[in-house]
Amino acid sequence: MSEFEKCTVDPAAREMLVKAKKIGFLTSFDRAKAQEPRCNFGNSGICCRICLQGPCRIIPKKLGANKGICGASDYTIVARNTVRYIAGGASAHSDHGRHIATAVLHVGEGHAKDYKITDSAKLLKVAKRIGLPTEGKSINEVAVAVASEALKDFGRQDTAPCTWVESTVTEGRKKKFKDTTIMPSSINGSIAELLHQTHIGNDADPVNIIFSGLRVALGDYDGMQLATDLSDVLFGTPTPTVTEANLGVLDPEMVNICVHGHNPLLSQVVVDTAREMQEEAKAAGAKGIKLSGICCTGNEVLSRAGVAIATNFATQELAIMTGLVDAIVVDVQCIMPSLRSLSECFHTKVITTMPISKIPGSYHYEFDEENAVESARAIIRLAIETYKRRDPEKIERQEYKNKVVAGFSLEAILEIFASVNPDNPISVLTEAIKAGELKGVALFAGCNNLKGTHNQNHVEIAKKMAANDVFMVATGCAGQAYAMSGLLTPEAVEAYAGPGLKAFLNRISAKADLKTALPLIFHMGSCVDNSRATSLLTLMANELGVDTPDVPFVASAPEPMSEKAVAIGAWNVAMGIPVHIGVIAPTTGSDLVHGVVTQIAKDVFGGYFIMETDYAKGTDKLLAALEERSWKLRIRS
Ligand code: XCC
Repeated sequence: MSEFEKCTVDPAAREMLVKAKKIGFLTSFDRAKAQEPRCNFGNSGICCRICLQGPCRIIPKKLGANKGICGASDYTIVARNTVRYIAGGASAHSDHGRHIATAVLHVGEGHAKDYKITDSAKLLKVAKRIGLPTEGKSINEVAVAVASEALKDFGRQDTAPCTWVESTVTEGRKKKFKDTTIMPSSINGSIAELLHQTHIGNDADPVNIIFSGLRVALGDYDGMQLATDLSDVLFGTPTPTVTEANLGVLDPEMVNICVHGHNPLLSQVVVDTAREMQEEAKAAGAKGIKLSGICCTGNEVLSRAGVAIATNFATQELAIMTGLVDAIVVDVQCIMPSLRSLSECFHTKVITTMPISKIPGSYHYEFDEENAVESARAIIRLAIETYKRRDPEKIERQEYKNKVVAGFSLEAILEIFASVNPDNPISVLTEAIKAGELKGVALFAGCNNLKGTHNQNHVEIAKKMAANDVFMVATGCAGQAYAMSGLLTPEAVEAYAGPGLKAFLNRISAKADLKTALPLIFHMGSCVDNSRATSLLTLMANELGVDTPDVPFVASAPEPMSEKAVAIGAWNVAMGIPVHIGVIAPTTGSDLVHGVVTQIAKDVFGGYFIMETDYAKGTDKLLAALEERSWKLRIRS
């Protein structure tokens, strides 16, 4: 196996790594190697850096060193470190949600003139779901009311539950969250309280700390649900769309602009504005403007506007390495600072746009919500100018790209199921499970993690689940891994689906009025759109007449990396879902905490973490979890 085959299963990325080596640029893959061997204290979660006396590293068998200076035990330290990841993730997701909610409020109030309420039907549906009156009110009035309600979830001072949790989960989960005291009242309040709770000299009880971590994780869920709802309201609810993915989408004859990050507030406007500026690109000698996406802002504009995917998290540098990217426009989260130093070797402009996410040496064009189109125009003009300075000597065109069928919001999935059963669309899925045609549902989410081979876990686990008749949905960089590898296609159904899954998808494809047959995996959007997958789970539970822990539904983050992935994993566990992660989390330093998250959690919530780096073994464990649940379901019915 060549050195690059060990790095990634993606053929385009392998070729670009050869080029990186040739020009002497150290990529994320080189830097990951340079970090080995990892510190065992950090790796197992027993390095405490919470106060300035530290770091305290726990050495279990050394008297005195078996506790921190303050006397904190391994279990306290591991629990604190774990939940602080969740706090970081929840802050990121919910701040994104708050940004979107504020934009909806401003639209409703009559400013933010470059935005509009695109999906008023969804706005009315959300208003109804959260119990707001709509009769006799204008769309703008409803928008103000819904956005104000969303913003209340961030700072409520009483004990009422967060609205977007309360209004989207099963009755059983509501009771469970209240009984275990993890129902959040305020996203920001629960995060602040958790940081206080885990301050030096505060809570030493690992179970109490973990429960507070779960409360924050549900705050993360709340922020994601409202971010999805309100993004749909602003920009439209995704419908099936056909596009392409991988570095071959970068077109030598076009001005190439990559949008990267998470927040659609700018990227969607860049996409819309670029469509009106094709003539300016032509005047500069290009055939037009080609947009492509990286990470979740890419998933947002893929889902709503059919924008191509360039690549996913671990390989973001390699897009620039093609010499074809004229501008890479970033907003927030998952943006490698190394993009800027790499861009020095090429003509590419890295353009940061958010006040909380700047990279020294890059271009900062602060995004102005009040003048969003003007902001987008300035950015696109800079890209067109930069295109003129492209160096033909440095171009390495990539041929690799795959067709992609994406855009599966829950609404879109239900509409497709309705072609088989218009009265009760969700039963199309649950009946197939009850009949044994499908083994259940798997959600694939999360990032790339260079502790393993890029995209390998994503792809191999999904292929094996497909062969075992599992209906699959995906979000985030997992969804992009499938897009890059050709798994979001009808051809992949023929190649990889087992007989049950194939029959199920083909039966629906034949009935549904779609431009193309259904793909092997349904791409549901960005990471905040994991909310869509949970709404699918909730519908399934209600249809089956059980609570979520009894639904044959599993989740996997085959290559998780970010704090956000920890938060998502944690609330999926609280929802009652077996959650596989393809890395060993830093919880092994405390048998107690590791046991709580991998076993005891099941007794309390029905969900638990499965930590397994080997993709074949990980798949077997997920299949066993599905098998157990669908067997119980069949016995019950
Ligand atoms: Fe980031 Fe969402 Fe992870 Fe990808 S999947 S590396 S968080 S972009 Ni969310």
